[in-house]
Amino acid sequence: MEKTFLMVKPDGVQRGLIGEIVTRFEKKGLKLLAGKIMVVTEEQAKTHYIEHESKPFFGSLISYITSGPVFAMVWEGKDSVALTRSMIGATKPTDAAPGTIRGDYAVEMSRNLIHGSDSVESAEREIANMFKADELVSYEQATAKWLY
Ligand code: FUP
Repeated sequence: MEKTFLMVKPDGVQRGLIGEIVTRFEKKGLKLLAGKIMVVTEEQAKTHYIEHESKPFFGSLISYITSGPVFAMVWEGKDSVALTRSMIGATKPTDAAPGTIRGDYAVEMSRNLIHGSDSVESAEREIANMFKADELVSYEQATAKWLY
């Protein structure tokens, strides 16, 4: 089953949106394997955003993501990477459709509330950067396999 890494960013934590965001993925039918409030270290932040290393906004991105606690999560389910990306919405809040998390709650691109992995490979790398293997709990849910 496909895993993805999602993270409520510091602005989402400060605004009290952890519960709202978690609820959306639960209701969709994905399974929460791990979740913790944590402060991302400079090293973890640089690893997480390595693809943006040469961009002009890299410095401010690192300061923002390390500026306060985040809520880091691992979710599992069929097509979980693509499903959660579409539920999160476009990076730029003005492009994010209403009904998506960013479309409903975000105004600024540099404070767009939530991160979601963009591929299965990124998810593996991002999970390993933020979680130890034994922090992920696999379990059966008392629901039918076809129930999403
Ligand atoms: P996303 O996958 O939608 O989170 O977006 P990206 O990986 O492209 O960007 C990561 C973060 O960098 C975004 F959440 C916001 C920030 N960013 C900027 O601040 N300016 C930009 O021009 C692009 C991204």
